[in-house]
Amino acid sequence: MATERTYIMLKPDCIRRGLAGEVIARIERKGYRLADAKMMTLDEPILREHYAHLKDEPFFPDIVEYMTSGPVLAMIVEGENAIRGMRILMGATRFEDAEAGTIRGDFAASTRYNLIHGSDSPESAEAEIRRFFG
Ligand code: DAT
Ligand code: MG
Repeated sequence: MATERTYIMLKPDCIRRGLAGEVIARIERKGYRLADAKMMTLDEPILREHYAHLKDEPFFPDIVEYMTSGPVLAMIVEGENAIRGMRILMGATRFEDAEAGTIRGDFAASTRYNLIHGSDSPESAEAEIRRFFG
């Protein structure tokens, strides 16, 4: 186990629905710390980088439309094994697969509007923290 930093982003529907406090409380109750946080409004170029692995998917324009539809809360979350641990706390990408007790399992009824982003590996955590926090 190692102390890790991961990039977590509360997506526009999470902010719009007033669920930011609930989600942050879950992250903190787990034992992770907020190392940094800021509200941001994203544009298409940063999303083309951030979601480069999805750029050829038919739903890519929908992701861009959604992710630019309102502010997000960008965060650096820190703790023991935080990268994998946050993925577990978040739940599966597909809302049908996200188990009850996870953030997506409890609050998301759509794969696109799935509330939260979390880095999926040490390499992506480092790149995403640099992308969003410089
Ligand atoms: P995750 O957000 O769990 O890391 P991902 O990186 O594969 O998942 O995809 C990024 C986002 O793109 C995901 O949170 C929601 C959207 N997305 C992924 N697959 C999708 C699909 N089949 N239909 C609609 N949106 C999708
Ligand atoms: Mg991902």
